[in-house]
Amino acid sequence: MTKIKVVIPANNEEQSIGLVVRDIPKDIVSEVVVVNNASTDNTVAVAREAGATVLDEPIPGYGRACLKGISYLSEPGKQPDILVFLDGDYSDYPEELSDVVAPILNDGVDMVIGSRALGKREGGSMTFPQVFGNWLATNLIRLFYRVRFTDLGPFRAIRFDKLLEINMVDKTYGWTVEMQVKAARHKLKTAEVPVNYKRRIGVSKVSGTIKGTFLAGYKIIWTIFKYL
Ligand SMILES: Nc1nc2c(ncn2[C@@H]2O[C@H](COP(=O)(O)OP(=O)(O)OP(=O)(O)O)[C@@H](O)[C@H]2O)c(=O)[nH]1
Ligand SMILES: [Mg+2]
Repeated sequence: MTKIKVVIPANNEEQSIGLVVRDIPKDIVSEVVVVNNASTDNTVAVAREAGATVLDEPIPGYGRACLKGISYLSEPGKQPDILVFLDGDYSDYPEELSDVVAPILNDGVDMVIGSRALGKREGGSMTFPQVFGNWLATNLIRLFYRVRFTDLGPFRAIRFDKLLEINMVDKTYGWTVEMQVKAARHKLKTAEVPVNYKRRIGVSKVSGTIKGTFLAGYKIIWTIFKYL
């Protein structure tokens, strides 16, 4: 059977992380790895209670947390066939994981982006700068890399061997876009599936803050040009 594992970066998500882990379809997922990223709340205990493997990454950074998960899963015997990324704030619907991995399982695709632009979004779940930023970034990628995406969403799946091949390095907000432009450069076969999106539980760290919005926007555009 195809081995599927999940990595969830989590920074102070005690209210939501248990729900996220609980809703992941356990019949197809063999390990859920929560990377606790500099939390000062009960994220670790709640994630553990929900049955996740919990790693600790004390330095903040979305990409850094994801890299920690990858390096743990690179250990002998731990490698999955497919790795799924998901946020810890319960904005995504973890039960849609089966839809997100389906193109890899059935159609020989290497990487799947769960697109919130193609799915249903609850009012207020994404800010205007976020919607606009994703539109701009995906259009720049289409223009310069000739690959069509509609979102830089956090819910995504990739074959683990391809993930290691593209050699991810971004330690912060450029993580999602780096994966997409590198997938284009390495000519991975990519696809999108619609995913739904709801308002997060708990406190926003990126798009709900002015600092996060600017830093993320800047880093995303910079990353698109960096790999040209
Ligand atoms: N911003 C940020 N998020 C982190 C970090 N480490 C882990 N995360 C997790 O990354 C996910 C995304 O962060 P969010 O605050 O939800 O960012 P967002 O989805 O752009 O914005 P909102 O959901 O509106 O807050 C959450 O699961 C965070 O807990 C970090 O250092 N910075
Ligand atoms: Mg969020």
